[in-house]
This record gives sequence, C-alpha cells and structure tokens, in this order.
Amino acid sequence: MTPPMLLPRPVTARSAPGEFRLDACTTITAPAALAATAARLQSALSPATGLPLPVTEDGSGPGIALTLRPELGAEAYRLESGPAGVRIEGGDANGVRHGCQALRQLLPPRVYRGARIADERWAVPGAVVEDAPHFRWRGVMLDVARHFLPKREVLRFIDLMAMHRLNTLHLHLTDDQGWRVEILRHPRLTETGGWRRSSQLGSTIDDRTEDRPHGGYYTQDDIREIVAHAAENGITVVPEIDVPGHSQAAIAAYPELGVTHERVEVMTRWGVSPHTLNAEESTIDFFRGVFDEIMALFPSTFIGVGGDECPKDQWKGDPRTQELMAERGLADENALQAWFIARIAAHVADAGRRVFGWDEILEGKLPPGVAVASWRGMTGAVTAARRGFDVVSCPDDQVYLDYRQSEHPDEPVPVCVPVTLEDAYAFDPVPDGLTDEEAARVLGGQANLWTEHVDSPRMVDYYAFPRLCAVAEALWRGPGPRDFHEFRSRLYAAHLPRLDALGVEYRPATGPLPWQ
Ligand code: TNX
Repeated sequence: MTPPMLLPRPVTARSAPGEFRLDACTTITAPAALAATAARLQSALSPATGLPLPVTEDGSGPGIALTLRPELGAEAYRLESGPAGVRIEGGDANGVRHGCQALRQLLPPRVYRGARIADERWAVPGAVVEDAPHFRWRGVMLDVARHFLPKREVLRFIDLMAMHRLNTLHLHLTDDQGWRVEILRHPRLTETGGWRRSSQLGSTIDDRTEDRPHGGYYTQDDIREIVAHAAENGITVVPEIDVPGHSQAAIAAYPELGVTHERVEVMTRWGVSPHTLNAEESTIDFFRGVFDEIMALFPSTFIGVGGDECPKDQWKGDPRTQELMAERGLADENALQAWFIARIAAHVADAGRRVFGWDEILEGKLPPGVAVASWRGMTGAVTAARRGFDVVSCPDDQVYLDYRQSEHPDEPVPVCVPVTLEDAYAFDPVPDGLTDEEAARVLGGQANLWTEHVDSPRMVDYYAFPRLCAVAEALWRGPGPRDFHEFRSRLYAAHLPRLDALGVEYRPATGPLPWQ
C-alpha cells in the first residue's frame, strides 16, 4: 500500500488496514469548543459528497470524531482512520483544523468540487498520521496595493492557504500605486488614494503602457470579514501600512503629508516614487490615527509598518526637512528614516502590539519585540537575529512569487531572475552561521506575491501555484533532508488534481499558459 499522499508531507504517515466509507449515516462528533471547526469540516465535505454529515456533540457509532488533546502541542494533530471511523486529535483548535485538511486530502480529489459528484466512492483509506509544523510563521504576503484583489478573492486565497496549512497572511495594504483600506478619520485615503488613472502594465524589460484605470479598496466591514474568515481557518492577518516611502497614494489624497506639498496623482508607473512623507509632527499624528484604526481592525500581535525603499532625495533638497533634522539632532537622512520608523514603532508598541517591518528598519533604533522581514537575501535575517529581534525570512531569490517561474520565453512578464518550483522547495528560513539561540529567533518564513504584473485573480493563481505548495511544505517540515523529486511526483500525482477540482489556475508543469 502506498503511504497517504498528503501535502504538506506529514512528519509521519502510514497506511493502515481497511477504509472508512462515508454514507448518509456518517456524523461528525465534536465537543462544543470545536463546534465551529466541525461545521467547517461539514461544509468542506458536504457539497461534493452530497452527504449531510450532521455535527453532534455525542455521536455514537462510526463517524468522524474531533477532539482536543493539548499534550500534542500547538498546531499538532493526530489522525487515525479505519473501518471504525476517523479520529482527529489536535493539540489545539488549529491542530484539529490541520487534521481536517489532512482528512480532506485522504479522500478522492473530487471532494474539492463545489457540487455533488454522484459517481464517486467516498472512502477514507486506513491511515495513521502524526504531524506538527516546524515553524510557527508560515506565511504569504499579498500585495493588494499595486493591483486590488477583490474581497471574495482574498477569502478564497485564505481557503487555499488553509489547505496548505499556512497560518499567516501579510496584507500589503498601501503603496505608491494605491491605498486599499478604509480609514474613517481620513476618508480621502481611499476616495482619492484608492484609484489611479492608468496602469503601466509592462515590466522594466518590456514597458508597454496601457491606459487602463484601476482601483478598489476594502471597507472596514470587508476587513472585519476577511479577518474573521481567516481566524475561522486558523490564519492570522498581519496588516502593513508602508511608511515613510511607498506613500504616494496617501500624498495624492492629502498633499500636506508630502515633502513638497505639491498635488500629485496616485502613481501610475511601477518602481519607487520619489515622493516621501514629510517629518512634521502633524504627519506622525496623522499616521498614529491610521494605525489606531488598523489596530482596532486587526487583532494580530504584529502590525506592519513597511519601512522599505525610502528615497531620500526630497528630504535632502528640502530646507524645512533639514531644519527638522537639525532640531532633532539627526545627522543625516538615514537617521531621519530611522526616526520616523521609531516614532511609529513606539506608537504601535505603546498599544501593546509588536512591530513588523522590512529589513531596512534595522538601520535604526527599534523598540524590543520587533520582527524583521528579511527580503534582500538573508543578510537582514542574520543581523536581526544577532541583535535579538525575531525574524521572518522571505529572501527574494527563493520565495518572491512575482519572479518568473522559468526561463521559458512565454512566461508572462519575465520579472527578475527565475524562482523555480525547486528553488521554492529548497527554502530554509534559518540562515547559516547563527548560534542556536540566534537561530531560535527565526519565527519562520513567507512567500511574497508582489502584484505589479499580477493584475487579476487568474494571475494570482498562476504566480502563486504551485510554488506556494513547495513553500508551505518547506515551512511545515523545516530543515532536514527533503527530496524534491518525491515532492514533485506527489504534487503532480495527488495534489494538482485537488487544485484542478478547486479551479485553481496554477502554472502547468508543461509550461506557461498562453496568457498573452
Ligand atoms: C521590492 S520587497 C519591493 C516591492 C516590489 C518588489 C518587486 C520590498 C520590501 N519592496 O515594492 O513590489 O521589489 O519584486
């Protein structure tokens, strides 16, 4: 018998005798504390199987039983299936959720379809799975600023993350090209900053332009729905408001936030805008208000402040900024960038949250409890860990999902170097050369999906999958021997059919889809 073809691959899994047939009498039994998880399992299995699978608290007879067993530990689960039924034990609710995802994968791939399939045999093969994640931050960053991803697509993306046992969605909500979250006290951020006149669709390599307006934003109710849906799936949403660079959309809405105070439009080209926030106290106050609303919407421990790629030219050429720097005893513009981040970071920290920022924030003094997203390779990860900060690794050459998936000439928009499925699978978020104590600072990693050239939900599927399957397994399993060929055959044989059933438009193994 072949071992169960789960993805991410579990720590241990073996086949066991017999099978459990789902039928009209099958129930899902769960204690009250797991009622919501049981209901989600029911709604995951019911449509395709056409079975009612009612949830009960005290089921008797064969069925699916969910239980909590805290001694298993955070996010861990144990699944046992056989003729007597299926038993899923979780160290916590998230462990039970992961066990439910594993159960779904044990069934035929058509279980992922959304309407009844009459001619399938709904049998769970006998198996014993014991499993737990290696890293506790298993994430994806979605850039919804460059191209807005409608709410329903974010909800679907969360479902796909949960299927891969990913647990952190970093939402990049603001950038030069768009502001995507409603802020009640500053309505123009979305009224003006949420829309742009046109988009430059080409890359720097092929800079065709197309006069196509673009925009959209999430209302606060949308955000609450996204956060709640993620929570039901065991996923934390970490918001990011990018300051003091990447802020042209905010400046377009409120010119007084800019250095020159001139009227600018929401940026219509890619790349980094020269327009940065000014360093007035009033601007810090404005963003304190923004972060207050963000912290009220997102219950996450970590709050993203951005901090990446801040051009210094406007600050250099502006007498008022130079005056402010002198007053504050700041030697140069790098010190001003650090000052800005430190002010925002202090506000976030005062609210009891922890600051999350791109590795550029290491250039300044930071409050304790910061986590650093190391994107320029792994150097940021090393520096942060040595300075005692937590680390989330996301090196561009391994886990940037906007980079092309191959050298094939037909890959849509060939951004930067290829990041192949094999590169993604080799991802190890712990850099070499750290002591054990420093290495323990690495919370995990995330893949980053920047969307300059990912302009539709179809393209999100194409760029994210199947590389995200590889990243999810790398983060679930952690370092240690990993067999890419085994992964690839499991992916092709067992997992892509699941994505097919869900309608995920991943990049096929045979080469790029004919997009253009
Ligand atoms: C760098 S990674 C950026 C993004 C771009 C990305 C394109 C980072 C913190 N900043 O603004 O979208 O490259 O690959």
